[in-house]
Amino acid sequence: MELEQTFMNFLLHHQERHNRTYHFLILMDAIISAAKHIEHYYITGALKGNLGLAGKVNVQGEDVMHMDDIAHEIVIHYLRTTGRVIRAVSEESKEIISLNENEGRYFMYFDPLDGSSNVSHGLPVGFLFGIAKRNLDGPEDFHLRAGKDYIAAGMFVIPTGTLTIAFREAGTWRFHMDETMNYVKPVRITLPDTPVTWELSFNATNRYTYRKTVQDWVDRNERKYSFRYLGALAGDFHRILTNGGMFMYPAIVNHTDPAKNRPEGKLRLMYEASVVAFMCREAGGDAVDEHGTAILEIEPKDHHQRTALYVGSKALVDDIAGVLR
Ligand code: AFP
Repeated sequence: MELEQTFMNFLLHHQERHNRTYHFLILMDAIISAAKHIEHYYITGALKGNLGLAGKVNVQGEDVMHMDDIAHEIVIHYLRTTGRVIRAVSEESKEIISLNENEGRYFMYFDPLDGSSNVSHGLPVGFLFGIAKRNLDGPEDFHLRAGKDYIAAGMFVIPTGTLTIAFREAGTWRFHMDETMNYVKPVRITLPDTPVTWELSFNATNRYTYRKTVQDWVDRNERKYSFRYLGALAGDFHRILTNGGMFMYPAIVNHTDPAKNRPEGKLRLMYEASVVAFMCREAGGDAVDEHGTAILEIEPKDHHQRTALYVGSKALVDDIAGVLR
């Protein structure tokens, strides 16, 4: 019988190696409990009629809460129990959620169920999270942090039983859920250098809405790589991290219905773009916005701020940054 190292054991050694406290373990334990809870709810959701739209009644005759809201409630519950989180920013809450302003140590940014168009099919969705730490040595700079200030960022691809997490200057690691529902077997992820396996991932329907230079870049490059698109950032980015290539969600500026343009992009900076950019950097890749600015350098002005995103293998991101700047 082969037994594997658990995530918590891996993290314990990581903290000890870097002379760090155990507070972060307590936070990660809560995040993992939340993810398992969401995963369980999602897997059994179709059977119980809980993946439908909010406002409907499930097979038990109970009112159905939107799966996004359930996932949000689950995460907030577990974060609160740690006593370690100062404030949380969630995709599902307009307001910032204050948890433990005085004694908390971390800021948490998360999207508890990213990829909602997959929900009614039970197909993969993501739970994405980024974590920053209270400034213990100087003036507090609060929750509006650039991705470069995160201490960790990660994602669960639900319901596939995978956790991918990056630690600042300590790499990107993938874990799989075992039969006891523990995340085990750390494998370090580095983007492959050779383009043989590289993929491009973007919503092809939108291609003629991109600015001309981006459309031309797509025309020049699309035949060189395989194309894959799931419609859930966590799943699409999961493939890019392993196979290399680039995920992109450019600004929409040429829509036939101008009301549907999104010049600032669609994805959220703090709990989507910065999270994958952080993991990508630790795996040897890069990420930029519509101006070719590094995603991790963007100082957010609003916790729900949007951005365009180009993330993946450094050579491809550098190449497109050249036409964006
Ligand atoms: P929702 O959770 O609001 O559906 O958005 C998911 C997402 O932010 C991200 O996970 C996907 O990569 C992207 O949107 C998909 O967007 P399109 O449906 O426009 O392709």
